Formats: sequence, C-alpha cells, structure tokens
Amino acid sequence: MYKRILLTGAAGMLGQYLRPHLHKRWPLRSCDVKPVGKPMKGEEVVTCDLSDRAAVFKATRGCDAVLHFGAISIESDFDQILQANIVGTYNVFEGARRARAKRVIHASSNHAVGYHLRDAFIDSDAQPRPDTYYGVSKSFGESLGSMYWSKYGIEHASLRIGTCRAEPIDRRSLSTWLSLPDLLQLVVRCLEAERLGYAIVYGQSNNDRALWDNGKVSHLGFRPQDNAEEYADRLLKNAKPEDPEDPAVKYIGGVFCTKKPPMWKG
Ligand code: NAI
Ligand code: 15L
Repeated sequence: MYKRILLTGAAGMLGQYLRPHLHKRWPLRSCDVKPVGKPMKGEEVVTCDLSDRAAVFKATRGCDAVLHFGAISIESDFDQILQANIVGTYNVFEGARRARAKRVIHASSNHAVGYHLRDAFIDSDAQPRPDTYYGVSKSFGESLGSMYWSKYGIEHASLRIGTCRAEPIDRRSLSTWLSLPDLLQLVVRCLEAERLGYAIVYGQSNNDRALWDNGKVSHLGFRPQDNAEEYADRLLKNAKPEDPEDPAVKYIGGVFCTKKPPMWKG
C-alpha cells in the first residue's frame, strides 16, 4: 500500500488515461507543466517544470512511489531534450530518493533500443541502441534507474513502451502496440509486484507480431490481454509494399531511425 503516488506527465495522453484509474487505487499527486485538469476528490495537482529542481523536490515530498511519465515524447532539439528529459529525470530520481520512495516506474521507450534489427527478438538484456536524442534520454533514465537501485535500493522499472494508443495506427504498430488497458495492467503490476528490483519491461500488448521478449520479467505477472492483429485487415488493406532496406522498416524505431525523423521540426 502506498501513502501517495506522484504521477509526472499527468496532462499528457497516457497521464490523462492513467490518472482516474490510479486515483481509484491510491492517493495521487498529479504533476505537469501544462494544465492537468480539475483535481478529482482527494487528488493533489501540482504545476511544475521538470527542469526546476526545487519544484520537483517539493512535488516528490511525501510520495513513496513515482510514475515518471513527463517528458518531451518525440524527437526534438538536444537542448530541449536535455532540460525536460535528462535534467528532469535526474530531478525526479533524486527527489524520490530524498522522499525515501520505495519504487520509481519510468516511461522509457522502444527508442532506447531503436537501432536493433526488428527481427532480432531482443529481451530485457538488450544493449542500448538509441535512435534519437529522445532515445538517448530514455536510455539515460534506464541507467539512472539502475544506479539508484544498486546504490540506494530504490526499486525500479523502465517500461520500453512501443506504440501506446487506443488502437494501433499503422503496419508497424501491429507489432509495437500497447493498448491502454494493458498499459494500466503493466503499471499496476510494477507497483504491486512483491519483487521488482531493477526491471526492463517491454510495453507491448499480446500481439501476434510482437518484436520483444518479456520472458526475463515474467515474475512481474504482466499478462497483456489485447492483440493488434484484430486490426490487421483494416490497417493492411491499402498498405504499400515495404522496402526491407529502408531504416524505417529494418529497425525497431521505425521513422525515428531516419536521418530527419518527420515529427522533428528542428
Ligand atoms: P505526451 O507528450 O502526451 O505527454 C507528456 C507530458 O509531459 C505532457 O503533458 C507534457 O506537458 C509533459 N512535459 C513535457 N516536458 C515537461 C517539463 N519540462 N516539465 C513538466 N512536464 C513536462 O506523451 P505520452 O504519449 O502521454 O507519453 C507519456 C510518456 O510515455 C512519455 O515519457 C513518453 O516518452 C513515453 N512513451 C510514450 C509512448 C506512446 O506511444 N504514447 C511510447 C513510448 C514512450
Ligand atoms: C514513442 O516513444 C513516442 O512517445 C510515441 O509518440 C510513439 O511514436 C512511439 O514511441 C512509437 O514508437 O510508436
């Protein structure tokens, strides 16, 4: 049982989904630099920038678990990633240590290992092979999690999330999809599992075309229920043939592996 859980990134897509579900189970403090919305009864809402160390330390005070979902969630300029995702993640871990938190769960990403070949069927021991500055920042969070576990005993899970949406959106996400209910199950298992230690877990549903092996973290009891294959006919109906040598096809990270990822305005 937790006294209070801090959720960073509470105004974001995944934070907004998780908030009410978490609030039903545990006292919750929701935090973001953007407006989170009206507090639910008993919920505490905090506005803060993750790069503001004093504000993050204040936000973590009194929390015995942290779900760190706040971040720039796509590729961006290095200086922005540095502040929000690298400095910000350090602030969250250090705040959690000062608050004597038991567990920190970090929304990492498949982009921490984006340059592994798609058909390599990597597991939790795969080396970091980030595909972007964004992926580098997620890999940094995984390393911090390892250090805070080994040095201070703070249990940690880094969730290498695939594509978390209400539904899969394209051919790639028939492999990488994580449904929202499966995300919730994953987060709850990481909070409730008797033993967490240091865990690297792939955030994927029970997809026929799954790319990753969660066998080494089966003790968490994460058993995803959804399968992207249900959407395959619709998504593949008008799909063009793929070039297997295109980096966006060859590697796990998809378009993030191209020289200029299309979502990056830099
Ligand atoms: P999102 O972009 O919708 O939400 C991220 C939230 O972080 C936003 O509300 C934003 O305001 C907040 N944030 C950004 N910079 C901040 C700062 N400096 N200070 C305080 N708050 C800040 O992203 P989404 O989809 O909800 O993802 C949540 C987490 O999961 C992110 O860490 C993302 O990298 C990770 N993730 C998401 C995936 C997905 O498919 N949705 C896949 C892999 C990882
Ligand atoms: C991520 O890390 C992003 O946050 C998300 O928006 C998706 O692009 C996802 O990866 C993906 O790889 O599909």
